[in-house]
Amino acid sequence: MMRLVVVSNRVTMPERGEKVAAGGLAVALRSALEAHGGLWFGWSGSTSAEPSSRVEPARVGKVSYAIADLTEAERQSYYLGFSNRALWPLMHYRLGLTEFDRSDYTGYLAVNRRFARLLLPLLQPDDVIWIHDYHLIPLAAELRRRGVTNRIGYFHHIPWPSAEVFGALPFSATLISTMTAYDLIGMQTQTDADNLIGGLVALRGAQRDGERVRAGPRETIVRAFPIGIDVESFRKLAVASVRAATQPIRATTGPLGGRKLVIGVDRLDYSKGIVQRLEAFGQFLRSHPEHRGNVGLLQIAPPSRSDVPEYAELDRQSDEVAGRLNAALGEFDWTPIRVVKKAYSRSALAGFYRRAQVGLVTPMRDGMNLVAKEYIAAQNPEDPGVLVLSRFAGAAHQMREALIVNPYDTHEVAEAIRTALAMPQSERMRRFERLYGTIAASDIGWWTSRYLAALTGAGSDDSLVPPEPPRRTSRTRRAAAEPNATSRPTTKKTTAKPAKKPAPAANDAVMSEVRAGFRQEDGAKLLPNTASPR
Ligand code: ADQ
Repeated sequence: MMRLVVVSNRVTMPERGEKVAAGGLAVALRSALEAHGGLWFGWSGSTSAEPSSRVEPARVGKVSYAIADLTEAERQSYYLGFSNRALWPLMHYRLGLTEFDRSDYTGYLAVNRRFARLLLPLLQPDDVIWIHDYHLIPLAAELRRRGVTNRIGYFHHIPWPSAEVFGALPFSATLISTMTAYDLIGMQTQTDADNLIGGLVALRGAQRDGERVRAGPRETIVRAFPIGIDVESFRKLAVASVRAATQPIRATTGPLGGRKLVIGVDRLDYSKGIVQRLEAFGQFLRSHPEHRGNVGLLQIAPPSRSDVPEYAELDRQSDEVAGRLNAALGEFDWTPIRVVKKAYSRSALAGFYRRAQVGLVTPMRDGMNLVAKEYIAAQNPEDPGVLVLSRFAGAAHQMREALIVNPYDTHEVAEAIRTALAMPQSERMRRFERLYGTIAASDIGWWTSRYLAALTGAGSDDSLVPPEPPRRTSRTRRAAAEPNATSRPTTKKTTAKPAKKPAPAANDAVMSEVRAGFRQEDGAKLLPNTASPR
């Protein structure tokens, strides 16, 4: 039987017997690995004086974990340097912030080479290898150079810019060439897929035939696989969190009294448009003074990558802007903006989302943006909040019923906040139902199955497609075939039955289940076993 090998920059090994927190990519990958047994390889997140020369896999359940330390010099060049000061800004269209340093690039290539060397002895002939994200672009080429002929796939979690922008990176033609070592490349949107193919044609002279590109012996398929969340688990978490009124929720809702809440949740990263969002909220209060005192913005933004100077600067800037706006617009008994720089549990986040009338998700550029999906998953279907979403988030390609805005236009975002706060309940429900239908039909289980079906090449009994999650009923599977989802699963095991009804009816099916679920849970005491096994 084939075995799945996942490679990602960071790997967190679960403690033996530890229950993994609900939701998220790590959980989805882990369940795909557990379905067939597999290996997860990557950086431990730690540094040590000597580079690891071999790694010994440790088994937890059906999954083996093989993790390597980096040296401090490697962390600086591979991770902080080339990955996060060159590739991250470049891929987010921020050429002005892109810092290219040859020694960082050399370090990036060297770590990818070392990962290939460490992984090689752990591979078996039938393994299917799935590599994740921009830190590891050249890894497949390094494995091929060492004779690996297995199927190798890659998923790119962040945007891929046009050839004009990507071409500004020194050695861009060499780096993009290494992409042709993959059999399947997954992108968040069709735009990203077209940009990568365009880059391969322009910078490498590749031949294109639809989604297939060839620049050497191998044909590579480049396709959009929009990533999703575990919608059902997140919805349940939100219901439970609000009902249990956990401490952080009480603390937020208490001082707010009857005030309305606008929420932003992001890693503190310049791609997320946090400073611009604070300015837009200030603009909203200036243009619509009748809202002063009635509404507050809660921005949750835990610092990330603080060793990179641009992130330290953003940290300072967000404090400065929030302070200035609060001083100019606040009252003795009302603070318009609260910026909280800490990570919360999934459950507390879900509760905040459900409590907020407006979800403000306005990145300047984002591969997908899972916060947009989490906000919708957490809403009360009878009284949902409104999502304001940047047109530059991958999520905007799917979530068309959000209020779509240009985050560079402070006035437009300010007006969208006003529109969202004034939106009648019937329209909020109509938009929510369609959005929920979309994210439920393309959730994280759907994403994993669909990618692995494409990578393993169809539904032979030996394929790596994980079994259908038990919670999915025939009705939700029918809904999975609705047209908002970019495309359909292709193998025997995952093929959705053709929709008997048009899309809105498919959404209705999902929604009636959602409502039934809410009635059941809202009415019942939240004892651990009351959740129905739907
Ligand atoms: P990120 O840039 O990290 O991911 P995003 O998709 O929004 O962005 O995911 C962030 C996750 O972190 C969400 O699940 C969110 O709930 C969580 N989070 C944020 N702030 C938190 C806090 N204070 N406490 C607890 N949790 C918090 C990258 C790409 C995205 C792409 C994802 C997945 O940049 O575009 O959607 O990968 O492919």
